[in-house]
Amino acid sequence: MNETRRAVLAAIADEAVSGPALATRLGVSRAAVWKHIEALREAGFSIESGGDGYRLVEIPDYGGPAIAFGLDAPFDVEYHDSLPSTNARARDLATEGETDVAVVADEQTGGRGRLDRAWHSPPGGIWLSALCRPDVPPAHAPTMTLAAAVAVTETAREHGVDAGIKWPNDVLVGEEKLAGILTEMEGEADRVAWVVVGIGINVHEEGLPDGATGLCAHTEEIDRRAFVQTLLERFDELGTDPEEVLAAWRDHALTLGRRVRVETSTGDVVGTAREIEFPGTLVVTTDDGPVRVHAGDCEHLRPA
Ligand code: BT5
Repeated sequence: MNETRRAVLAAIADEAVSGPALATRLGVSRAAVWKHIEALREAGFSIESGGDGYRLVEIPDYGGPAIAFGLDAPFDVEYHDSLPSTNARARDLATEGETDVAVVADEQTGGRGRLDRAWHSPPGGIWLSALCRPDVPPAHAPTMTLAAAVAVTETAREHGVDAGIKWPNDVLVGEEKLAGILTEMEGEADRVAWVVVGIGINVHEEGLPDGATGLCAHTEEIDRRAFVQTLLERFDELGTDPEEVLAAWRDHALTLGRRVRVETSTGDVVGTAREIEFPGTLVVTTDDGPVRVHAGDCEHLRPA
């Protein structure tokens, strides 16, 4: 959101402020103030204008300006009612040279998981992709996926949903999948050019495949606006410091200590998941000793 517009909202959020006073405070003309107020009303903000000036009465439930207002993380928000895929849109923005954008959609018509699998994204869910250009080597990228899983889990818990992480980046409630993460990047040998971290969080349960769950099944009401804000803020706070991210990931992991079967491109690994190592490698104790798994689909097994 435009900085002046954000400042207008902040000024009128707690008390009524007159047009001339706003103009002086923000160093813009009175006509400019009026234009910002009109634009905000068009974006769904309910602004009263009484004898004592303008006052913010209501914030829209969801959408770009609603998420941007009060967001304490350095992302511009680009919102769409419907998109094929927020990751595809964020990749396009990356090739146009953009950075620090969160693309958010109410619905995706061509959402994607890993290995080009389909990701169901009915209206009313949380489908978003964060585009950034961290100053890290490409080998650090998996850490950002772990950070996203941590951010989703902590935000869900803050909203009363008892979520945990299944390696590498599924967020579960019980054994059902609440959220998935798809990270895509482009990089040179020593430095990432851009990273798109795509996060899909189910809200309602209608239209989801078997084995999936939504936030609404576990808590009374979900304010998607507040959820997305907390999520982006936590993701930004975690950053790319591997030690901090891995420590938080361990705290929320459901996989460590469990018997697992991990399907990898070179075959299945069965054993007990023991540890996670930089940048996101799972160490599994098998009958033949420890095996390090870098990528794959993990299934939690019943204890032997
Ligand atoms: C993932 O893949 O879990 C990554 C999902 C990432 C989705 C986000 S939404 C915003 C952004 N834009 C995109 O286009 N994508 C990202 P994977 O681990 O491969 O899991 C995919 C599998 O999960 C599918 O094969 C289904 O079995 C299952 N699945 C599909 N839709 C689901 C849903 N909504 N909830 C839970 N499971 C689902």
